[in-house]
Amino acid sequence: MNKPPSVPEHFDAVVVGAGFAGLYMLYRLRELGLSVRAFDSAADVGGTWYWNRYPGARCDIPTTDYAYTFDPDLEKEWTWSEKYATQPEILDYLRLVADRHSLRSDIEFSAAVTSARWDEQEERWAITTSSGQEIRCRYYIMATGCLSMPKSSEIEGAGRFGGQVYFTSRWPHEGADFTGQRVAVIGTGSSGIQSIPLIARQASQLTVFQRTANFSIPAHNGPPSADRLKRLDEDRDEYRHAARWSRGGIPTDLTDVFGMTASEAVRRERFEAAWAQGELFGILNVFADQGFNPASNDIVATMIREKIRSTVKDPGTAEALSPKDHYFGTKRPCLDSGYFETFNLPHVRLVDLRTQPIVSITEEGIETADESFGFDAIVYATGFDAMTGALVAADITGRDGWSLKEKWAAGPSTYLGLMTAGFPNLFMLTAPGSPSVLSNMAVSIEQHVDWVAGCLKDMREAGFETIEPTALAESGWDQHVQDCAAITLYPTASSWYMGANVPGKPRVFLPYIGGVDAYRKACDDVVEQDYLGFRMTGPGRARCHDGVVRRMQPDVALVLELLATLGLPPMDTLSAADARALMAATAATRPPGPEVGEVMDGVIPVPAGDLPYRLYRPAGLPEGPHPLVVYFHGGGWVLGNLDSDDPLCRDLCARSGAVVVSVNYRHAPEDRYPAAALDAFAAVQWVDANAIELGGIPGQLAVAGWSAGANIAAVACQLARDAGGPHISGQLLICPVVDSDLTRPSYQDNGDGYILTTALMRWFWDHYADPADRGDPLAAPLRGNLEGLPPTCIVTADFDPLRDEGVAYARALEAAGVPARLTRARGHIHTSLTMVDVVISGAPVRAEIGEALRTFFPNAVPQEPVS
Ligand code: N01
Repeated sequence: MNKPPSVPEHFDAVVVGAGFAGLYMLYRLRELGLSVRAFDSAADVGGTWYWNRYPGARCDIPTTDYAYTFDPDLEKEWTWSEKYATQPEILDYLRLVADRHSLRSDIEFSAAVTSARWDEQEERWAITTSSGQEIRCRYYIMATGCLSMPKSSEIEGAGRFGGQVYFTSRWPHEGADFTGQRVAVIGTGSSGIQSIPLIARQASQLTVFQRTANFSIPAHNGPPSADRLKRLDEDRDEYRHAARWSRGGIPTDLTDVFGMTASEAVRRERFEAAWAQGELFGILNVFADQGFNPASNDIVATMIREKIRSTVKDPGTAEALSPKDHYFGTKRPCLDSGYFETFNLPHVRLVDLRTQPIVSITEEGIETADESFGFDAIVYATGFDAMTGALVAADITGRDGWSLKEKWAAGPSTYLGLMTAGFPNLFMLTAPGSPSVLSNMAVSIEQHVDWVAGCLKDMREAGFETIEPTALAESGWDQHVQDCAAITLYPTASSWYMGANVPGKPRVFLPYIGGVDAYRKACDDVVEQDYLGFRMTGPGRARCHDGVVRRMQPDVALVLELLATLGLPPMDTLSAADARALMAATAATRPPGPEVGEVMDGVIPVPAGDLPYRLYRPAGLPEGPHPLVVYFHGGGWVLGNLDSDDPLCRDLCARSGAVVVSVNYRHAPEDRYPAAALDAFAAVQWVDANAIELGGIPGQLAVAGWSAGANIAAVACQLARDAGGPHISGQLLICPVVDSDLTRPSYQDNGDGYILTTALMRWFWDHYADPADRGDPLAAPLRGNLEGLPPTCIVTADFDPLRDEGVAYARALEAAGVPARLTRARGHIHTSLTMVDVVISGAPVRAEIGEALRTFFPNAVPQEPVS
């Protein structure tokens, strides 16, 4: 007999998960007057803190900050007993929250959602649960956590062991007694590092199987930090506000000390202070550049390794415990209580799986390449299928029968880490693309939940019932998430942040590393711009303001923010002399650029007088001769000199393997149009004539320039063609001025706020050329004859007023039969590429430029490019 179809229950919203995120989401949805049902496969609230009951489990964010802030009375009533609370205490806290707000009545425990399918007709989610319930809801909210899906054990023979088996992530409620037992722990991440000292207290023998040595610092646990308590007592609201607008979700004074430039004494002092403090965000903030500069990172890493060596008595064990295969911070660092000291105990042994890998788990224990071990118990502390695991496993089917698993097969894609296109009304809290695991989860969770609740309220008030991100907005956010990661060292590590711990998982940097503050601002900006990038629909209405919320490279945005704080006068309000002085002052404080083989200064005798030049010779073998590149600096024909573009010239030399001859030329207003252009041509002629003396290969000569320097480089090419020589192999024009028309769309889009402004460009032109001359090809090469010019590489930047004229020049060259390569500096401004080692995201573009220069000289001896 067929079972009668069950009648679906209807709710406004279904929430999956009753941990930190799920509980607060439920609270906020109820507050909005929505009907809600929450599910959790656990028997009670707690999420992470319900399951991870292993000995030593505690939070590693100070408890003063690891708490809800939505309930002011709760904040006053609850006091944490320790700086880092234990799992039972945190679970008690979450139980109290559930009780205070009577949340349990809307939660079904020991029940899992087994599938969710978007019903296109009804515009509702159709949900089934493990107990066979059918539910329809408008909003489906995944509060399933980032580290909730244990990684399955891929170790050969894992099911064969005859003794006790434990997973730190699924610890038995009754606990485990290891007294007198021979115990193995596999894994040395946070769970292993927290549990190993406590397991060692009971076990008669403890063997720790380590695949990757991990960085860990002492937690110095004790009473909550007096300093943080004092700040909370003085002004709780201010403290919480500072947390919400901080980088990591904890008020932290970000340092401006750079590891590379700090003295040895300052380095040591800052490191020891962070070590003594025992906070993750402290040790990650010893130097401002440790997250992206390998050498600076190594200073911190070396000092941690010294600490390990001074703690662990056996030198071989100390060496094996010292991490050397990843930069500090790029895998989640740990806080420990006596971890390294544990290896001094006579009954504790470390097995380094790098030297003797596990071959198999056996009935009796573990067999490695070198030894057989017998055990009574094996503890797996092997981690999670992080961030995507629980979401992908949840059997979610969106529009057109497309599952989340299919959509994310090559890696997750989200808008703001909150939603994903094709899955209307599906919200994910702390999903990939959100700061989540890189931040204080409590702060991030409250922000996510508040944003979702605010969104549902706004939708209701505007008469909308569905919301979904657009493909454009989502791909823009994905790109931004990857751009943020790419300027750091994080993607270099085989970490769970990269999905590298799960065999076969796509390697994509999962969380948003731009910061809690930057993320909150992006979410707020989306709302302010009428839910930019979201499509909303309701009865008889639809709304979509499509777009990308963050298109600028993150480090460029930081530079602009920093400049704004300096309050410098706009250059176009200064005299030429003052503008030159300002430019020289800023140039004096920047990094020097890469090393090259040789740098020497000289002068070029030209009819108008001597032109100073600086020659950069590539390092390494073969010693030469090399192709030659004559380079002209930028500065609107008014500013700049041999120093101003020095780091860029070094970079071009190192990447291209060419001798770069940077030539200074006469400047306006002292020497107006066409002095600079004529000097450029004269310099090219001289370098060509003196190629051998300069260490160049005769006939292998390119010209290059940035901004106004690219203007005179382009003019020099036209003059050389007209004069029948010298032969020029190629021209590289970086963000060139090629026309005097200041009305192109890129002037409208980017004429203000990105360093080179329309006003400044006008100031440059006014200094350089009379209006009557500005259309002449010697001033505006775009208006000249382009036939017969050498192969060209043009670089344009998205946020440059000159962008469109660069594009126009490339198109016009192509139309004239000249091979033209257009390189787009995505998310960059006019000055980005000159900011070597400051705007790190410019490096890949400069790598392309170096490659383009090499293609101008196909017969040159190849050299190792700088990465
Ligand atoms: O997991 P992990 P975790 N054979 O992935 C090893 C949070 N957390 O549960 O590095 C042998 O970090 C693996 O080796 P490798 C925190 O965010 C917080 O410890 O992949 N070894 C690694 O050593 C943390 O980062 C707290 O080479 C294998 C270990 O197992 C995250 O949760 C406490 C292996 C797994 O480390 C995850 O921590 C606990 C194999 N086949 C956790 N597979 C707090 O303090 C894996 N490993 C709040």
